[in-house]
Amino acid sequence: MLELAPGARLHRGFFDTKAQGELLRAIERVIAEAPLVVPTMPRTGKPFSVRMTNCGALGWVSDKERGYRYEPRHPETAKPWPAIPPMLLEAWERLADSAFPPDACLVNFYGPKAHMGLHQDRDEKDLSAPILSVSLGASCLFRLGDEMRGGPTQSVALHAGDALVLSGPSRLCFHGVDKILPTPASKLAGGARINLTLRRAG
Ligand code: MD3
Ligand code: FE
Repeated sequence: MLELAPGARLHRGFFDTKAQGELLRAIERVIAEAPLVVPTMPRTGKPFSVRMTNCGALGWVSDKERGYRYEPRHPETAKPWPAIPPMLLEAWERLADSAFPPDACLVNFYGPKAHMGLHQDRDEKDLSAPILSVSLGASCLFRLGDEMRGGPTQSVALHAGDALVLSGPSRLCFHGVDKILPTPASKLAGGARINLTLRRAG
């Protein structure tokens, strides 16, 4: 375990190759039931380069008209989100040190050119609940700052199978994904990366 900042704990290779395969198959089933969508920015309507879907009772969505929020249904199919795969709930129990189970799991799908700008996660009701992030497929260059925009940042590679817990003071740190790294061993078509973030949203 590597502590990147107080409360930000990186468990490298938490999921082995076999577990990553099982997790990918579970996420393929989620995507089949709840297709990936391109979120758009509040007000401007600018599309994200990352495609997204969710599992769990609540899912994070964004569009021009209504902005960032959690919703109980898929914005295009209007169906409830599929259940969170049991493997992820087990990982949360082992790593998150939380009294409550997660009620939201955001599935971020990055093509080789996708990125995510520096931001804070503050759309959840209880901002003291931890977040668990799991990486699959291609590696990325992840950036972690402090609680202030413009503060110092550190860059760290996240690889397939890595699990990162954000709790305590790290929960409101700025963070983003600068770039997807070419990863020949990636089992995901076209050098894609998938990140799963489990949260307590409601
Ligand atoms: C640090 N996702 O979905 S995961 C997001 O790789 C998001 O897809 C990135 O940022 C991704 O909101 C980063 C790691 C992560 C997640 C939440 C955090 C780092 C965090 C919350 C606070 C501080
Ligand atoms: Fe985030």
